[in-house]
Amino acid sequence: GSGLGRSTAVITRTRSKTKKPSLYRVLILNDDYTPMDFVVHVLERFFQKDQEAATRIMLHVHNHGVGECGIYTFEVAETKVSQVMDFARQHQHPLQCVMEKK
Ligand code: TYC
Repeated sequence: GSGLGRSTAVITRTRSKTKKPSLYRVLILNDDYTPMDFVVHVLERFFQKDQEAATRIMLHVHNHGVGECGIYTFEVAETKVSQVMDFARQHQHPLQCVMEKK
């Protein structure tokens, strides 16, 4: 900088790369008790799926044990998981929803 004494000049460098947020996959897990129509409703309500897509995902989870609801940034994924877990608990269903880093 200006004036006497030690230099206070600052060198900044423009980043060539812009940081992309980490993405997380939100998954639902199969169980023996949660009704199929409840899972379809969850997928429509919290993951903006139409009835056809929601039914397809629900049946995939029913047949394979796990399935993808969507891919979101950390905070959005965390919120979806909490909302689904709270909703399932309120209705006394054991439905589990988890997130994993992509
Ligand atoms: N397996 C459940 C049943 O037969 C249906 C189900 C599907 C439950 C998907 C959970 O994530 C799930 N009623």
